Amino acid sequence: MSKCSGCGIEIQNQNQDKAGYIPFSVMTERMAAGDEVLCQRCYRIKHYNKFLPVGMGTDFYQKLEDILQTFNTIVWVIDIIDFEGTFRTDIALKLKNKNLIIAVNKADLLPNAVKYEEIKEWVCDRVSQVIRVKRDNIRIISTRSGFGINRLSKMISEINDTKVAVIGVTNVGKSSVLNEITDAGVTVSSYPGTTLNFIKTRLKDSNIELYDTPGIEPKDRVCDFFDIFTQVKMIPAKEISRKTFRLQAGRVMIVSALCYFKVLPVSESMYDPVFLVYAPQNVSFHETKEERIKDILENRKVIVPPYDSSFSMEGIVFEKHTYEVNEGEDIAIPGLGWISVRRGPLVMELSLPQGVTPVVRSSLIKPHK
Ligand SMILES: Nc1nc2c(ncn2[C@@H]2O[C@H](COP(=O)(O)OP(=O)(O)OP(=O)(O)O)[C@@H](O)[C@H]2O)c(=O)[nH]1
Ligand SMILES: [Mg+2]
Repeated sequence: MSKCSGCGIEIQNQNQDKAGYIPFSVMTERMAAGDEVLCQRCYRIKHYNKFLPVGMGTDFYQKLEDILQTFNTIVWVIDIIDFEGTFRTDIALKLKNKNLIIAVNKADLLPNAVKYEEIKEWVCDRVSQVIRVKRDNIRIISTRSGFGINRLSKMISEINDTKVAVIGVTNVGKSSVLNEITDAGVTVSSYPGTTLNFIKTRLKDSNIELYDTPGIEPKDRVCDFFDIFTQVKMIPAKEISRKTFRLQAGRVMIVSALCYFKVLPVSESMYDPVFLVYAPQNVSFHETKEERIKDILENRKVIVPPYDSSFSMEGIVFEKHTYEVNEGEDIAIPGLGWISVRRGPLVMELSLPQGVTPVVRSSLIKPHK
């Protein structure tokens, strides 16, 4: 049997609830016409932007070891908007001895005034805290705007290897990168887990084989706790939103139904701390009194996500994290956004689902001088 040219899964005609299904008659018709054979799921994503969830039952993370045995050269795609959730130390350490290019995608979602050179500096600094990668092998890109794509393609073409795997967490844009630098036309969608298997493609004007791979699915980001349709809504389509706040004593900020925080008083400080909250547009911020938290989270009239009203908070255990954050630092919440402190220091008490670990880092977006 052949493979679906969109997601890489083996085509089958027996079970329409399983991955790779296409009715036999449609398949033979398409083959006779010389058209590409897409499974029903890819066909619906491509033509109607409709998603049919299919259970694969395997986490691609398990397969990462196999890839690493087969490939010496890796393009690791990261999402700049969720750097902490997609640049993962466990993956980085596995890539230590590889020919590695890190493509930091979705730069178009950063505010307009941001200078990409500064972002590159910041990324290089963060990467160097975990692994050694040549500065030139760290690329800031956007498949949406085309920024950095030609340079990335040239860089891959100059590699002294014949095959390269493109890896990364789900939804970072691996398949989108492939579609820019090959003629493959693989399936791209905002649903996590679009690519289901390896897909062999070829770098344009070159003999280098490039392999698309299924995304690694972390389970420890805020978005991973929501239903799949909410996750889709959380993929930012436009520049991420930011809002400045000054949070007074006794007030709490709720960011989606799965994160809230308050600022604890810092003894010597006479001022109200100022901070910015950055998150995708479909994530709401809501300031309230501490005693109202439970009611607001459960009734959810004023906050999204989740977007599915039947989403249940049952079984979600909140854990508190207390950090001191200085001026010029962010506290990043994997799979949600980040809070950037503009007048501090401040002590922040964050409540998040158990398993999600916030990260204090130097600010990704520096204030204008
Ligand atoms: N704004 C923006 N969105 C992007 C960019 N690249 C990809 N996307 C979007 O991100 C989503 C995921 O893209 P894919 O290319 O399917 O991601 P993937 O990493 O192959 O995902 P899986 O196959 O599920 O692992 C889609 O909605 C894309 O349109 C980019 O540079 N900017
Ligand atoms: Mg993909």
